[in-house]
Amino acid sequence: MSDPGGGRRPRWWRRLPRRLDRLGSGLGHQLRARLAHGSVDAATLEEIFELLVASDCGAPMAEELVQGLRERAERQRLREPAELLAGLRSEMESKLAGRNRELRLGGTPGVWLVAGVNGSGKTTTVAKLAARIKAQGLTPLVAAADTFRAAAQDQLRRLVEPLGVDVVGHRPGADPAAVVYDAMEAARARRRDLVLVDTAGRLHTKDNLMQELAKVRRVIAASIPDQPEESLLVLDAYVGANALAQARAFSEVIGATGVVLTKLDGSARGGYVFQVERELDLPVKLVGTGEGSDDLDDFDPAAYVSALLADEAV
Ligand SMILES: Nc1nc2c(ncn2[C@@H]2O[C@H](COP(=O)(O)OP(=O)(O)OP(=O)(O)O)[C@@H](O)[C@H]2O)c(=O)[nH]1
Ligand SMILES: [Mg+2]
Repeated sequence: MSDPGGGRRPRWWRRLPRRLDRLGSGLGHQLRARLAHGSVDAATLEEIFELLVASDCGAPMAEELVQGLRERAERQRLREPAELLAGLRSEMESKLAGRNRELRLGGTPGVWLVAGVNGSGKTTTVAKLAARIKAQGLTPLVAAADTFRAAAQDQLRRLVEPLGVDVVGHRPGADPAAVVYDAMEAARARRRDLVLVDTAGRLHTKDNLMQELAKVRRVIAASIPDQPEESLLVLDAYVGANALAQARAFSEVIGATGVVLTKLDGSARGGYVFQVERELDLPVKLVGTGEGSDDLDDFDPAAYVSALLADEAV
């Protein structure tokens, strides 16, 4: 699937700058104020570093950005505030460049596994993906592999059945891997294009639960030769840096191919995407910006940087 976003300009693109600027450190406006005197002396660079850290880029990334800006300013003799800001924008864009953010779908059926810690937004994301796949004229089927709580399957059914999407589920307490196996069989029999697997939230420290997830992955791998096309790690943008150690453990177990960053609408941490990509070495593929079924968009680096810098053009 070459263009999962359908090429439309996402709504969040317009919403984001205001939100980031209101909820975050007001990075764009503060940067403009710091750069207003048109020099990048050590004190200014230090202030910019602190602003980037405050917006949750993470210290190592903030350091790289500031370093890059300093070198660029020297090399290109940047003086005007607008030029310096453009320089920083280029640095930011280069950090996000070169990652494949495409959602892969090719199997018959394809399968996307969705995993993450408790409450990160997995079930909501599965429902949003089901709506989106459906809108593209494809046929999703959802595997209710969160068998941990009875309410989990009910929540999923409530969200996706009105869309006309089938859910395959077992009774509470059943083996999630068995649910996935059955869902794959059902998808084949019913000629569905894609199986979306909702999994239970779990702590990365619970070894037995992580083993359960690994088993789900093995069932998928055995069922289709090419592994799950996507193993999406759902991260709550609101949780910030604390979540990254957990995320690393998940990433390994599920063989993550990308990140869905949810709740970006409520996050005060505008720069988090930089930190996530640097620390996990994974592309942020999708962003969740609300609870509604269409509040999910492809991550667009240029729009994101514009939002972060509160560009007037956005
Ligand atoms: N504002 C906002 N809320 C979101 C977003 N994504 C999910 N939520 C909300 O976050 C809460 C948890 O979402 P779920 O999808 O149930 O999370 P989960 O990861 O499936 O939770 P568990 O299965 O219990 O681990 C719900 O109230 C969702 O509506 C988002 O992008 N923005
Ligand atoms: Mg859930």
